[in-house]
Amino acid sequence: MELIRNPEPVAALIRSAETIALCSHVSPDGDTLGSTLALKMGLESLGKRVSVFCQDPVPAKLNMLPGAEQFRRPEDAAQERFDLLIAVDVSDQARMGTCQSLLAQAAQVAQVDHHGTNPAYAQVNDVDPHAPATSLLVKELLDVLHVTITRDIAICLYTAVATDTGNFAFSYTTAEAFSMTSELMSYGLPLSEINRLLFRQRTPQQLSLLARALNTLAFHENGQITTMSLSQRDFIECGALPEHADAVVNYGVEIVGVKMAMMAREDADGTVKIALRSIEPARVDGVAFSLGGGGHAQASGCTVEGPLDAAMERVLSAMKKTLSEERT
Ligand SMILES: [Mn+2]
Repeated sequence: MELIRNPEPVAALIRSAETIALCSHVSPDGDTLGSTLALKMGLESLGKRVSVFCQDPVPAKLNMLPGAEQFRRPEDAAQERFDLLIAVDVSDQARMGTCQSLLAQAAQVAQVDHHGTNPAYAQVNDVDPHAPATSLLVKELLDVLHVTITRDIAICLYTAVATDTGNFAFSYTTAEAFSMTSELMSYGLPLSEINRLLFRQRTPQQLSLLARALNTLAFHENGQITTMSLSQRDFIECGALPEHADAVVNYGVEIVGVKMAMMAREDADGTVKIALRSIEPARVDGVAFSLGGGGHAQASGCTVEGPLDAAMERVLSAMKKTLSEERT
């Protein structure tokens, strides 16, 4: 099935529904949570009874989203029935996680999404693979329904597009992303405050962890490759969570002259999570793939067996090989 924007049929389902369940994807990010909450508030303003569901808890950083505390677990709604279920930013049914149980509790199922790999799994699919965030489609849907955009809805829609576009820096950022943001400013969007919370504020634990990672920074191949690592001990002594290491690899690739960077994170089960980054035209997807992982050309990852030093050695030799092949 062709993936196209299709707000009208979704709007028609919404108009004829009284009880509506909205579902975010597993390991939720700013787009799925912001888009889901914006839609919830918009539909409630039309008099609908709306519940929001997610398998996993809201990450601490995104607790600032208006309504973030209202997410429910699907197992707590096992006896409930819904006229309509809408999956939001969920690229395939498996990404609903335990929320898949809601499919059997809903009379109709629709989805709003922007992933090109989406198999159009719902009865009604509003999917645009060229949209940089699902929130652009949610905004369009709210406009079709003549919903009045409030400051809280604006915060949710903005958080979604700002996080999915790397704060409007990724190559797939569109003019529409800016035009929606421009309109949201007129509804009182606190731009500077939201950007501070999303992109600049860190916890003390996160900063301690970053300091330790930077201490391990090593250069290879005449400064073209960098490596960093964090052991289980680092996480325990810093009181940090695994996700606090997520953006650390970027420090390694943002150094002048560097073409590839690796950040190795030892997990509690002894396995080592490898994050890889590169600067175009250098690629790291082949390195990740050769070690059982995957991802994009300039951002990929894999999980390898420990111990940490041996794992890093394996990945580094694959990186060196790729770099020498690219040179020839
Ligand atoms: Mn998204």
